[in-house]
Amino acid sequence: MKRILIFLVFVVALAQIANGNYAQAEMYLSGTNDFIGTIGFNEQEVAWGVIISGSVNRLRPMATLGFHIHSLPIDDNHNCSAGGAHFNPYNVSHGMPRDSQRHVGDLGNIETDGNGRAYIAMRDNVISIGFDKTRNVIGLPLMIHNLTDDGGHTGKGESNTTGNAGPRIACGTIRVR
Ligand SMILES: *[C@@H]1O[C@H](CO)[C@@H](O)[C@H](O)[C@H]1NC(C)=O
Ligand SMILES: *[C@@H]1O[C@H](CO)[C@@H](O)[C@H](O)[C@H]1NC(C)=O
Ligand SMILES: *[C@@H]1O[C@H](CO)[C@@H](O)[C@H](O)[C@H]1NC(C)=O
Ligand SMILES: *[C@@H]1O[C@H](CO)[C@@H](O)[C@H](O)[C@H]1NC(C)=O
Ligand SMILES: [Cu+2]
Repeated sequence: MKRILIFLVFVVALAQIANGNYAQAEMYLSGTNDFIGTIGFNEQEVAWGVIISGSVNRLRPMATLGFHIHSLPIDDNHNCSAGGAHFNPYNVSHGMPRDSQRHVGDLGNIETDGNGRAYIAMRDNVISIGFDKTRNVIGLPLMIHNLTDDGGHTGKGESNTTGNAGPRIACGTIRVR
């Protein structure tokens, strides 16, 4: 009996793993084939949100850099400029990840160390990689900017649309894995 129970728990756990969604973005410096790292996306349960993790290097050292999902597909030349505006299916103002109003693609900033490497480990409750159709980011480009996203509330420049995050230095398409 006990053995059967353990077996059942195992099967249920396995089924849940199989039901999860996985994706990844291979990141490149804009307009080049210079690979800088892979960022993974893991969505197991609607309520858990999406776990975003990985690392990228060859960025500006000791910097806080805007990190978003944009709205148009990019091609194999990794021309980040072609990625369109922030992914914003609800047509609202730009914000920080935990603001009540934000673009779906607003993931805030990442921080690089002295060697220009950023380790990413975040959980986001707004994007989806499959469970929600409107907020689905599969096929869209993950973008790293050269400047800090100001969060959308400064009233300066393009704060409420881009966060004044500056040029796009790296990007990669989020693909199902
Ligand atoms: C990159 O994309 C932008 C925006 O679509 C375009 O204006 C530019 O010409 C593209 N650059 C290259 C090198 O294709
Ligand atoms: C988005 O909202 C702005 C006002 O904030 C409006 O001018 C614009 O037409 C809207 N766009 C769409 C596609 O609904
Ligand atoms: C951003 O702010 C400007 C100036 O205050 C305003 O005209 C514009 O409608 C705002 N855009 C959004 C998307 O909220
Ligand atoms: C990125 O920002 C740094 C520091 O502000 C600047 O020196 C550099 O020229 C910028 N690079 C690009 C591609 O904009
Ligand atoms: Cu961006």
